Amino acid sequence: MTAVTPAAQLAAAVEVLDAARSATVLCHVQPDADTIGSGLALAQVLHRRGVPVRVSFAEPAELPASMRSLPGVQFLVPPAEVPREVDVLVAVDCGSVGRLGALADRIAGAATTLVLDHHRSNTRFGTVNLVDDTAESTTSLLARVFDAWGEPIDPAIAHCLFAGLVTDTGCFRWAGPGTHRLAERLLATGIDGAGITRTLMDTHPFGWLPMLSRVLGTARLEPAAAGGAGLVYAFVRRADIDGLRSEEVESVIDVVRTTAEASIAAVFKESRTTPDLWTVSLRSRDSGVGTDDGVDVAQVATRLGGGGHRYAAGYTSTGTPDDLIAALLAELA
Ligand SMILES: [Mn+2]
Repeated sequence: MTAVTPAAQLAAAVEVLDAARSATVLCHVQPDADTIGSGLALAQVLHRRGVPVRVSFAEPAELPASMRSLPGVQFLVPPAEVPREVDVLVAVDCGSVGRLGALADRIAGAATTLVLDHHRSNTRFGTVNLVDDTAESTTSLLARVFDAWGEPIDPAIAHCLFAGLVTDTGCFRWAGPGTHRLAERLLATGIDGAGITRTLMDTHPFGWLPMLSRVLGTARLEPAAAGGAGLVYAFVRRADIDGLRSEEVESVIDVVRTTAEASIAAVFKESRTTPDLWTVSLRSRDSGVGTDDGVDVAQVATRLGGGGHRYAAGYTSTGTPDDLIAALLAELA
């Protein structure tokens, strides 16, 4: 395939959306606020233009509780209600077909598939792909699309875009040039940025505290891993998360990754339904002496069957905790 310039990608994406007679927007499995925020923002714009639109994700059955106050949730439908044949299918924040889970088969029945994403490992599985791994969130890519399309960002759409921006930048820790400018523009629509952030990132049930205590008790440090870069890891077992939400499970990596002695962090999260099936979160960081010298965990995750970003990635694996840690250490060696 010939190289496509970013401007041409953007124009092609707008052309697909502008011509859509109906649209189906698919978010990734185990959705986060970036994929849902992107899906619901796009749905609101299409709906405003009179285009019938639905948004879905394959699993779990319920939208995570922290995202239920996002504007546009009325456009969400269960996966069974996504028809086999659709006009325009848009995948948001999905690095590969596999991220669509059981809905991946809908691509075959789509007249056009548009991929909007910012994952470094994106496989460009669409008819048209707008992929920019320098975008801090897929919602910030959506803001660019709306601008090029001439579609204004109203407060409800701004709320959804901000949700993806604040979560994917870790509350603006990983902000780049332009990130705060976009945040300022979204906040200027009148949305409650502090409230959105608190709901999405800073609210957990009391059971989160004893869970953290148990899980952090399993943490181990391997200073020699990855040629001395160091690995810190912890296991979240099924029994640890009874009655807790995905929001509590996903928070663990943010504590583990702060360990000074390791530039790579991993959290192994056991499936609630299938013993010995684990999803793994990987994080990496620069040493602080140079720049961009951290381990590229997107590459590590891709070799283990997953994908992601340079500093944040993940994969799924089966086995005992010993098997999992041995496989990861071997990949890092
Ligand atoms: Mn994202």
